Amino acid sequence: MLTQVERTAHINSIKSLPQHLRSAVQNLTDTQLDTPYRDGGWTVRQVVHHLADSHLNAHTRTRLALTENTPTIKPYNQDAWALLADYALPIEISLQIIDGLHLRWSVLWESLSADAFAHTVHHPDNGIMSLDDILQSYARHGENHVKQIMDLRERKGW
Ligand code: NI
Repeated sequence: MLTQVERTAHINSIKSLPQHLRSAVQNLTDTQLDTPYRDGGWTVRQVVHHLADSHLNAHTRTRLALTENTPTIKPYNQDAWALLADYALPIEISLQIIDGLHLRWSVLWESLSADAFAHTVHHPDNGIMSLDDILQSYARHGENHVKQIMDLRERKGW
């Protein structure tokens, strides 16, 4: 279980992800966007589209946790998703999804009473996860991917 202070920090992280992500990818060329952030890893473009897809799923899981009794959620193959055709689209499309999605998700998180964070989902691979677990793991997820992009830019001198 998280403290209220920890919850607030994670909610603020989710609220600021769109801005942090936009600044991490600012002024990158198409060639730079199509560069893997590490050897054998996703490209920056794939990471941005992945963040939209991952957090759309996580937003749905948040809503399911709040409205059903420990629903079983649906995992998906994120590496296979990253190879589908729409991951080649301009990143602005997913940046706009993330703008709207994170605004809605933040409003939802901020509306929750302390008790509500104990709602759970059943993840077929990870077992029971509370909303506290989901909040913490997706706040960190966004931060980690932004850091991957910023580290790449630093290494490359971009
Ligand atoms: Ni990820």
